[in-house]
Amino acid sequence: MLPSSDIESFRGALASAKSIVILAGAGLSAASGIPTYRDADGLWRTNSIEEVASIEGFKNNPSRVWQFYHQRRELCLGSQPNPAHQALASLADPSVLSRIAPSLKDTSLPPLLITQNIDDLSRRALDILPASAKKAAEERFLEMHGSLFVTRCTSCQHSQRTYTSPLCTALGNSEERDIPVDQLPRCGGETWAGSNRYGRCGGLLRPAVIWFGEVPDHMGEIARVLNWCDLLLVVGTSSRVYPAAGFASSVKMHGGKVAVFNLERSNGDDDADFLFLGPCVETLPHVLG
Ligand code: BJW
Ligand code: ZN
Repeated sequence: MLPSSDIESFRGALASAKSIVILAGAGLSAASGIPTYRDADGLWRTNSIEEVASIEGFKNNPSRVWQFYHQRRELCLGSQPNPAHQALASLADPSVLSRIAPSLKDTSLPPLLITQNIDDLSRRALDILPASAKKAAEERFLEMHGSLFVTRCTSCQHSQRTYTSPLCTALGNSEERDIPVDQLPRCGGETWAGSNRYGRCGGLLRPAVIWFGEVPDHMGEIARVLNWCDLLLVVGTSSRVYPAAGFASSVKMHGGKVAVFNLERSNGDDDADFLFLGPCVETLPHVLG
């Protein structure tokens, strides 16, 4: 059976759902001016994944990789969440949730929002919520491919969220092409320096994002929640990258429903129950009402 685009039927599924999960991809942030990965103007059309988004690429040329991520941090810091991010954030408002999804086990527990995006925009969209709802929503927000705004030390593994930009002087100098490794972002964490004392670690930092071959974050919690999910919203992802690409079929496998929101047809959407084609900045606010 072809997926339905009937808004009333979808609202019926929302109204009877006991557990809702949202999976977001790069299309969610397209209207904020953040490029996707695989579309015509996507990042992977002009950048080699091996060079800029793999552990081998980072080891070969950390300067090139840091410059790539520095530019993307700058773009995101200058961008704003769009109405699609806000429509998802509003689902964490108990008054909205109890109106559109009254069968949820607990309407003070917002739907789990799993994002593959590293741009921080879904987190920033939570600012529209009252303080108590924002706190609850933050606890139900998982960045499975990491964040542009978290660094991790390659030596001591200390990780830190930071919005400072540039992260080091050399990255702020656009003339600089090949930054010496000792001038790239370094760890400020404390580490055991022997002889009963601690010193500054100073190890090379990397962006705490998930490259191919690395295990995405929060997989235990995601697997547990997907097990119970009876309605999964899949927003703006090509569903080509695993494990996220398999979430819809695991929900279908135990009888849950899947609703896809995408600009165009995407991988596996034949098996979805609902399909809303178009820019999600329009479809999400409209369909969620
Ligand atoms: C709009 C829109 C608008 C546009 N409105 N929509 C063979 C078979 C199966 C698996 C594998 C395999 N070979 C290798 C693997 C594993 C590999 C993988 O999946 N490879 C595939 C390419 C085949 N996966 C991994 O390595 C992952 N790790 C892993 O599997 O570990 C093992 C393990 C897992 C679980 C438990 C235990 C062990 C890691 C994957 C890491 C992905 N990393 C990246 C980079 C992050 C850092 C960075 O950004 O630099 O993550 S790659 C990139 O793709 C990024 C994204 O999060 C991810 C998904 O992309 P997304 O969001 O779908 O974007 P696009 O561009 O692809 O699609 C955009 C969509 O939006 C399109 O559909 C548009 O139509 C739509 N759109 N505008 C609505 N306005
Ligand atoms: Zn360190």
